[in-house]
Amino acid sequence: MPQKRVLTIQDYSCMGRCSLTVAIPTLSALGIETIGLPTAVLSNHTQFASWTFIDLTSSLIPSVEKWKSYNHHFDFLYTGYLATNQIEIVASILTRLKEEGTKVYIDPAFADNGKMYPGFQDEHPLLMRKLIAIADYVKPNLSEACFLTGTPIPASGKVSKEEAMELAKKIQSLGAKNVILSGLSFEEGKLDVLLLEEGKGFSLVEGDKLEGLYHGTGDLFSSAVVGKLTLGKDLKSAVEDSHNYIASSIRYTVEDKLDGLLYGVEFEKALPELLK
Ligand code: PXL
Repeated sequence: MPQKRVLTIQDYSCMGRCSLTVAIPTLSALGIETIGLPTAVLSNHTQFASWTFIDLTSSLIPSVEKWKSYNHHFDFLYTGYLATNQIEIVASILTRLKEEGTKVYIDPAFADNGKMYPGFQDEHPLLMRKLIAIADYVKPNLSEACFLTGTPIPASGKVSKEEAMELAKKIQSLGAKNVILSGLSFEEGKLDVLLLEEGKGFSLVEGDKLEGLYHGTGDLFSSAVVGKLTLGKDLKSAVEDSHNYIASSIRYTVEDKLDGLLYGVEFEKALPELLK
């Protein structure tokens, strides 16, 4: 079978395990050729107190022009954290590179715990809708889904199953074929992912909620889901496998007493489990 090829567009945060530094190893380990297009290089992600930053916006289109001239076909186009001014450029890149058989996966990656990440402008969620309109798969967490649909964020950080279904339907009506709504907890001690699939409707993937806050787990989750989908798994199994991968990565992090809020999770130790 010819090797599959994924293009992922997000930042390269050297330290703190997120974005390209989790996407490339996860997808590569699954045997997929992974082309990472960095949108910026940061010393570390923006949950640290400070960071250095080199903007690479001007290099995005020239790279794509080169690839077009080589006639490369991508099986998946996968985007993550983007600066507000990069969203429209990335939308044009996706439109240019999407061919027959190419799937588009959008992780909005702009908010968590009820707040947008530092540095994003107010119009970010509205612009992000442009990417969602061309998505085969979109994976907002609860905060992102609320921002994207103009829904007030519940102070408890929780919604009921019915409210989550409503949110997923609203996201789908923005144009995405399949919705993966993460960061839900319908029952104490549980972490749920709600799926809304074109032609199939709703399903739920449940896992155990592990104590603590960990950075980059959304990026890691999306990378694993894209990998499994690229290899031909159905969405529900892809999400189940990815859920287990994150849970194992967190367990290793807790065992080693690492500060997962800054340094992310020890996914490297869990990779062999993802390959099974
Ligand atoms: O994991 C999301 C993310 C990605 N990249 C950078 C970030 C964050 C979240 O804060 O700061 C640079």
